[in-house]
Amino acid sequence: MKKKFLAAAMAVVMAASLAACGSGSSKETPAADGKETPAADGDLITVGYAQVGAESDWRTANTESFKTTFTEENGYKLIFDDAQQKQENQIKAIRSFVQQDVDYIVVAPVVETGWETVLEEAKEAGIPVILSDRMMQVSDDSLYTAWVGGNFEKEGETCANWLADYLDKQGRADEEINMVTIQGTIGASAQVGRTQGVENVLKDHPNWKMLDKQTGEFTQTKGQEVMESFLKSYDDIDVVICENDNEAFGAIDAIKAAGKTCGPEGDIIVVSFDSVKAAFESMMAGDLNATFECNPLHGPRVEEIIQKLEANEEVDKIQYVDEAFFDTSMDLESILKERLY
Ligand code: GYE
Repeated sequence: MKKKFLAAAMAVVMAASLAACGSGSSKETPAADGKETPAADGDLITVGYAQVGAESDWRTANTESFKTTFTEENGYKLIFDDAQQKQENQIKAIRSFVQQDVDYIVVAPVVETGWETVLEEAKEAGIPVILSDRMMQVSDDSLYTAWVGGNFEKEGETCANWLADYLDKQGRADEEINMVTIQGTIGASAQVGRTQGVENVLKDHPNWKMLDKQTGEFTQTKGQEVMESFLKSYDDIDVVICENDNEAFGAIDAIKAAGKTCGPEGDIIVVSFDSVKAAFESMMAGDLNATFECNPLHGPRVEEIIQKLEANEEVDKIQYVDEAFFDTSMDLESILKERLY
């Protein structure tokens, strides 16, 4: 289906560029008689979305949010690309969006660095680039129009402050606490920010010891593998910080398989980020202690940015989304009923 569509889109683009023949990258190609030729897809706004992959429940919810927002009924043609967590695939997708002369390019960048060249190509083609979810580090911030996503460093700080509070309530404020972290994809801003946020608070707790940090690539399988190896290397882990919920689900399986217990009644405190529905189920089952929210429903937020740009209105360059956290002291059943992801 997708291939067919791409082939058709390429044919349209090729026909359009033949007709344009040297007229630059103007999207509305005047016909020989001087009248505007209608766009091949009517009045639809074409949006290319370079998605990271399908590594987690969060990502699935994010994809769904874009697919249900950028529909033909809403006036869009969405060209969706799943990069399978590889930057090279995302770069290829962005280039193909440029070739197809889409109206907007949206990128959830897998890592923060290495984007300058391809963004310059989009800029030269006059196509606005909107970043969503993770950030990019670029020397020239005119290479993208706006960014919307979570405040990952703040999420990390909230998590570590929660831990301090939790340990305090258990009378363990001065105890030596051994921690490990299962990190996200190294270099992804969700990893960079969350790791940093935890470290900011760690400095104030000399009795907290971070024994090890390793990437679990934001997946359940890798999270489980990393936890298995941590459990083999260290016999006194008090806390495991998982940089997303799916890694925590894997870590919990590893803890149980090793004959240990976790959660509020267990030996090991497990915390994670995202707050997807399955994390609520895990807390209700007594496995996970707390989850720090990261909202994936960026489709409507990006649409709002596009609508403003269409109306020639100013958009805020950096837009953070408000986020909460949830733990087992709350009425999780009622909260879960209202959860959208
Ligand atoms: O936490 C994780 C996903 O970038 C915020 O990516 C996102 C992260 C999210 O794979 O589950």
